[in-house]
Amino acid sequence: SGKEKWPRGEEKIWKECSRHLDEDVQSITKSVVNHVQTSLARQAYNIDDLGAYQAAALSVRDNLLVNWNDTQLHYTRKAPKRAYYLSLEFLMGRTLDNALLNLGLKSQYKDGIKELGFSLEDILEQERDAALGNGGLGRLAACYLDSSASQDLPLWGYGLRYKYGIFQQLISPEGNQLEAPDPWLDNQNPWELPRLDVTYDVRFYGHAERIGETGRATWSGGQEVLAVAYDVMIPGCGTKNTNNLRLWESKPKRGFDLNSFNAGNYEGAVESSNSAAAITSVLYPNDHTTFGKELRLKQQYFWTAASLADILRRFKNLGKPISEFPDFVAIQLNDTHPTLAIPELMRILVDEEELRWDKAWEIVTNTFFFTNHTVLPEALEKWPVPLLEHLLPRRVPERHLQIIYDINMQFLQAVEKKFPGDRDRLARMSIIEEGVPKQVRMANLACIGDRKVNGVAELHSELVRTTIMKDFVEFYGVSKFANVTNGITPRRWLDQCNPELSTLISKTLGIDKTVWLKDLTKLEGLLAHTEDKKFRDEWAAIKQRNKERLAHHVQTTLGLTVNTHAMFDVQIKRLHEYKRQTLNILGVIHRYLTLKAMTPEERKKTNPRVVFFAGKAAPAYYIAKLTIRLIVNVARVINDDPDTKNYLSLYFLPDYSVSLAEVLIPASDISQHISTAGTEASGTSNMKFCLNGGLLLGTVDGANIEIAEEVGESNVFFFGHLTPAVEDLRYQHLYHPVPVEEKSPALANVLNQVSAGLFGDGGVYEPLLNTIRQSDYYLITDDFDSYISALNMVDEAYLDKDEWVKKSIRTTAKMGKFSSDRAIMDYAQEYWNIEQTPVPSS
Ligand code: F58
Repeated sequence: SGKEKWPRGEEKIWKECSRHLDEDVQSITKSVVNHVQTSLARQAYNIDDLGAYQAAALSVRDNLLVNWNDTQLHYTRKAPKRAYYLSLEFLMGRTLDNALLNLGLKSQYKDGIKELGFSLEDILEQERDAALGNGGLGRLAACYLDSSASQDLPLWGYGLRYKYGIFQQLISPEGNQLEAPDPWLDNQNPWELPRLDVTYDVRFYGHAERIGETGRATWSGGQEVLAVAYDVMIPGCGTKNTNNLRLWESKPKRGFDLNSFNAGNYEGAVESSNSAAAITSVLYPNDHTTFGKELRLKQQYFWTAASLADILRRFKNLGKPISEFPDFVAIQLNDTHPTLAIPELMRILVDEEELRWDKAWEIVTNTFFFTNHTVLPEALEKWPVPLLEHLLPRRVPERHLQIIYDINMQFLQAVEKKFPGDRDRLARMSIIEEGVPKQVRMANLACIGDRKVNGVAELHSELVRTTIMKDFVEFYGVSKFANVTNGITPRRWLDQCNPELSTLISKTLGIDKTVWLKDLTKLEGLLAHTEDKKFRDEWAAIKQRNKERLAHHVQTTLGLTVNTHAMFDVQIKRLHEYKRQTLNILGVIHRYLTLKAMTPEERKKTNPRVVFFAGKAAPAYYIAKLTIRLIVNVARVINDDPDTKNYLSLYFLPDYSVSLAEVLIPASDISQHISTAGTEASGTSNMKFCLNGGLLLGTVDGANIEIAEEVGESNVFFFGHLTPAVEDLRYQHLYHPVPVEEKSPALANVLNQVSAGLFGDGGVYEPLLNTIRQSDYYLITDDFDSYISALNMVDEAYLDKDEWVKKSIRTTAKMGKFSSDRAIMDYAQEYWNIEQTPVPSS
């Protein structure tokens, strides 16, 4: 009731009873057993690994909660400017190990769990990945959350709580990818806090009517959906700060339709509640294509409307005038997916706050920042105007589409003023693309409504400025278009996935790990030890044990034995033509044919190699799926060939995930990042491999370039044509095609062997091979020979083991720049203007 008063009771008693971190082994075991008995309602001394995992997770969660509450209270009291990271994807992976490391409690839990008769390693394996993302974009968001907490930044993430994450990948006996659902929430999820009291109404469809001459409108009909908040705690490393990731779940506003129910129409009664729940039921598994599906647009509006309402409510609690909104709020749009936040904030400011258009626009354009992650044209989002018209509430006169039209009109007037009579320019820059149907270009809207646009690596940002945003650079000036090179969190991608290397590094640098984990440039100190033989031997021994750990994983999951004395060569990422897994597999076939043609004595002089692939293909991406099939079938043939199997073998590891990456990356000697120049915006796994002392074989693309700048070109293996050549080569393919036989006889031979059925029914692969023989948009034929020579150079370099280990150490030592802490601090200082707000330790 309104008369209730709090706080109640005596502060002293509350303070005395309040919970503190469990830091000693005894209180840890107690708390785990307590959770077995109470939260899990199980008999103590009678649980399996899964039960032990759940109890341990709940006990760690208690610790996180204390920090999380203190952090949120501290932010509320201090009221600093806050940043919000809006992303449709957060590819978090597992939480328990990461939480233990960030809290600094891993060794205590290890001991406590052991006392209870379990092994921490085993129970960690019980956790399912939170796989709410497709690939790099979603994983980047997860790394940024970790860095924001570790750097004490007042930042929250906002996303969707999909019931099903990225599909599970199965491989059929023929080698085809099959998809199965990922019901990751089937076991209860200890890492989320349902906030059933934090809800917002979101309306779709419906009609609006003016209220007399007021200019406002009432709106009725349509579908009302409830957004319910689930909070995920994000612990920082070596700090109390624990940030928040708020994920929205959709629920029907009113259980079911009582009229239909009473009329005996039970299916009809629950129809609308099912369609409400459908909004957050599944993550779209497409990477780099847009489909214009209504449900996807619904997801985007549902999520941006709920997030903005929540941000606005928090701002209003400060009691500041609305004009100060951008002094307290910065919102980062992760790609164009949340762009509807721009017209939505305009709607709130104009319609509900009753601000004048210009004033509202000034607030909007000082609040939002936009990151672009690709220049591939097929990935740029466009939404058909009729779909938007149909879906969004028609509030007259400020409904979203009207707002978009108004934004566009004002913008085009300004363009016309600056470039009079340039109609082509107006057509290119318009938010609306003419055609049937008309489409809304989300990147144009995001650019116009934002304060800054950034790309994710130097080359990519330059391509943004000179290609997709060229007209906008000419209009706004270049300073609106910046670069923030991506980064990765060294907590997960070194300390967690490679604990032995982490220990060796701390020992060698003579500093506590939290120091270098939070200032990664400290790794440079390793350079002074490259000439120390003992150190190099330890370094190499750790790599060897990581290779054995991977081999063990392959043995237990696939039943296959891996030769751990061979060089481990890894390419793991989404399957896509631009990433050129095809180039890699054709290179493997070439190597196989070359080995077959050798005498046994000659073979013995070669460098044995094991090639690993992993990655998912979008379910409707036929060519990518065919590439998987080819890899699987090539593996079958060559792994079984007694002539060559000691020198070359190949594995496709199914169901790639964050957790699988954590086993693969530390085990790699060389990894491949071989996209056609100018197509991979940044890449982030390249950074992860190098941080773990794996060398890089790649094209001059994305962040490969900056990695080479840091570690020195002599420590990376580059090949292939450069970005400026790509357009000309494509032109040549179209107008002056040269047959593959002439361009690369070696490649022609490989293609012919595949067609001839060396790896099973050759006909099956024709559509894939034809993409190369015909237009070859991704320049496989142009880069093949240079790729093969690069592979040979890798072999040669590997023969000198000592020198290889030195390269490996130098590579790790120079990776400081690629910490996501550097990237997030760059955003915080140069864009959002937010400050570090550490929570005092008691
Ligand atoms: C990736 N994009 C880039 N998109 O391809 C990669 O170069 C970059 O390192 C990374 O972002 C982080 O900046 C990417 O992963 C997606 O997965 C989208 C999912 C939704 C549909 C469009 C693609």
